[in-house]
Amino acid sequence: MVTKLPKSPSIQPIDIPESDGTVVLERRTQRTQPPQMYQVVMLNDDYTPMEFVVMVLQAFFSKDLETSTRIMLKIHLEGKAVCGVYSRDVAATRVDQVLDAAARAGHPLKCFCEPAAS
Ligand code: TYC
Repeated sequence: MVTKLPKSPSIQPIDIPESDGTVVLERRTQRTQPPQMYQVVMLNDDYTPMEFVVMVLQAFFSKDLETSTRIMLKIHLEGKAVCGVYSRDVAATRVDQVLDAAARAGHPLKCFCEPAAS
C-alpha cells in the first residue's frame, strides 16, 4: 500500500470505485506551457536625440550606459532593435512608459511589443 504520494502534479492517484484501497499512480504528460514572452522593439526616426533614447533605455529597460548606447546605435543604423523581452503585461507597460516619456518631451520616438520567438 502506498502511504505517501509524490508531490508532482503530473502524477495523479486514480480512484477505483469498490476497490480494496489499492492506489494506482498514472503518469500524465505535462500539459502546461511556459507563458508567451513579448519583445519590446524600438524604431529609429530622424528627430529624437540620441541622448534621449539612451536615457529611455536606462530608465525603463534597466540597461547600463554602455548597453543603452549600443542598442541606440543599433536602432540608428539598422532601423530598429529589441530593447528587452518580458511577460505581456510588463512589455505593454514598458511601451506605455516610452511613448508617454517621448510625447511629454516632444519627440516622435516610437516602440511596440510583439510575441518573441519561443
Ligand atoms: N536617428 C536619431 C538621430 O539621429 C537617433 C535615434 C536613435 C532616434 C534611436 C530613435 O530609436 C531611436 N538623432
